[in-house]
Amino acid sequence: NNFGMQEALKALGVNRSNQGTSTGSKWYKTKGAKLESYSPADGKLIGTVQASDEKAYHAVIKQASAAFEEWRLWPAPKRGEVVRQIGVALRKYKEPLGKLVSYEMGKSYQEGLGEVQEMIDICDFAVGLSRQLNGLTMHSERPNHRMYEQYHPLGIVGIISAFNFPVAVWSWNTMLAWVCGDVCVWKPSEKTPLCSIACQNIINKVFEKNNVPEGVSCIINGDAIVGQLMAGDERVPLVSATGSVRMGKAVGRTVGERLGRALLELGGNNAIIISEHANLDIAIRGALFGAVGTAGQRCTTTRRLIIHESVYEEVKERLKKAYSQLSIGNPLDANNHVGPLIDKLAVKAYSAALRKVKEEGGEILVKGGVLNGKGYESGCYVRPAIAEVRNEFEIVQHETFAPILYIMPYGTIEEAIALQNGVKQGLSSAIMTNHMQEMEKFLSHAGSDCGIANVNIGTSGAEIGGAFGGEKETGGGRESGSDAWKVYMRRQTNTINYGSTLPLAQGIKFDI
Ligand code: UN1
Repeated sequence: NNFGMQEALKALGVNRSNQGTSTGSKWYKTKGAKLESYSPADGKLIGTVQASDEKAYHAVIKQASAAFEEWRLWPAPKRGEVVRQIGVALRKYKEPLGKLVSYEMGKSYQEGLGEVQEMIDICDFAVGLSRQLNGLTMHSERPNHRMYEQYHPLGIVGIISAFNFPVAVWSWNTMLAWVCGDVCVWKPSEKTPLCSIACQNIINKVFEKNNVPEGVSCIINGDAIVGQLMAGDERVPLVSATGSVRMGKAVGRTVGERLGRALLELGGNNAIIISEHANLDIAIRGALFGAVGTAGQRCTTTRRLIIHESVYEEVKERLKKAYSQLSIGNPLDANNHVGPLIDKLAVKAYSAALRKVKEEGGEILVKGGVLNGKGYESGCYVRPAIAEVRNEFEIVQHETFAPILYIMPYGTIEEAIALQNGVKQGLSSAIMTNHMQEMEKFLSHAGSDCGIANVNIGTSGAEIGGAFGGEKETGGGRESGSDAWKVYMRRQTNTINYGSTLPLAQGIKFDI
């Protein structure tokens, strides 16, 4: 029965039909549309989720606001202790949740498990962070004065997430937000609503045991309209949105209109530079996983290879050989490397992009194509493709969420960096080289303009310990590790006078 899927759904409390709006233990009946979740793996209906409506949305925000009043008063390490327990629960549910991610979204089971591992990792990170929400202290210019800064809880954090990481992106936001004292309202992708039900069920058990106030973890399933409600809502000081540039611009505009805070994590157009000084075994392996992993549906997916002309032919041959060995099929079957795209719309976009490549004069090196026949009944399986292109092609400038790899040669390292930077997006980048000078150049201020720049590893698979996000059209937001937590708090500078006179700053005299 499809690799134990029924048992997994049962363990996660996911039913055939589910309510999609919740403030914790309470689930709301709504008049919203029924979201149907079909698996791209086999085309079968997994279950339905009742979307939110405006009435339920407002009820959720009201409950979340009330919860914040209480939750913000919990000592941060106590909130951290709750997050620690979530990490324990996620370890327990790692297999069923990884399976559901794989079945509902289509990534390989291994990657589904990897995604849950990222959730566990961010829990661990957040637990430590709960004792390190540190501000600085400064020396005042005035005698008998002290200055310091504090980070206070912010309020409701709205989270809009994409289908490709249906559970991890939510956890990067929530686990930090929760230790920071915020409450969260999650609008999951309408393409993967069941994953959100599973997460909410896991959280609820932990929250109930710890008497966490109702409203600290909320979900509002629905389409873009629900996201826009949140973007325009002054009661939501921070909206963290992951997805397309088009969506990010709409959210950013609406949040900006009310001078709210937006954390945007949008598209990438990530390249690997393969230098003549590269270890080609590493380069090919990194490029292969980067380009075909998750069927090319990561925002960090390798979309372009910029290859030194002296190794261009060799890399081409080795890529061709590697691509011919890929097995494409049911993501729950560990023998397959590549699963399906998320839906038929994505397949259409994939086919259209390949047509466009040819129209613009590109050469197809590894022919793609839509697969049909036994095992491919869902109509969502495609062959990873490679095309030789020029960087300025319109289609190359554009992020197509599918396994299409564009390759191009370069002569000098300066040229390679210019090509790498010559797109509107700025998420992830990499160079494969053992040459110290070109590596340092790539990482210098005259090098990669991306939020992530790697050496001798690919563009995808970032660890949660670093800040994750990118520049330019990628949106500028940072999630996950390092000091990304600061965006989830409001900052306050405090000056205290412990003397018995009132000296003014800047030496101003104001005597009466
Ligand atoms: C995304 O595709 O939205 O670096 C995020 C990676 C993952 C995150 C991808 N850790 O590939």
